[in-house]
Amino acid sequence: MNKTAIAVLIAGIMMMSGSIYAGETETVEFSVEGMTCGGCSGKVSACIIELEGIEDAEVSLEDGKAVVTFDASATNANSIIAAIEKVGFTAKEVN
Ligand SMILES: [Cu+2]
Repeated sequence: MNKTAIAVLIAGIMMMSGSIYAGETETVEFSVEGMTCGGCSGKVSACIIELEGIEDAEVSLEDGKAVVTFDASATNANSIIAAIEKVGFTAKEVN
């Protein structure tokens, strides 16, 4: 392989990894009120995961919290709050 071919290959790899990580990933913590059992936290977790661009959602019943990692170009904290409220709980962004 000559130098140009190697350069093209490297550029290609960089572009590919760029498309995976280009979306700005954001992790936001929410306080969730009203969860009283595993069914509640399961519901909260399920409604978050249904949204587009969610990469990870950790819902803690004990702490009354949800930590969500998402692609900021696909969704946002307000959409997540709206989804949680739609299934009957109150959510607030924690800073
Ligand atoms: Cu419950």
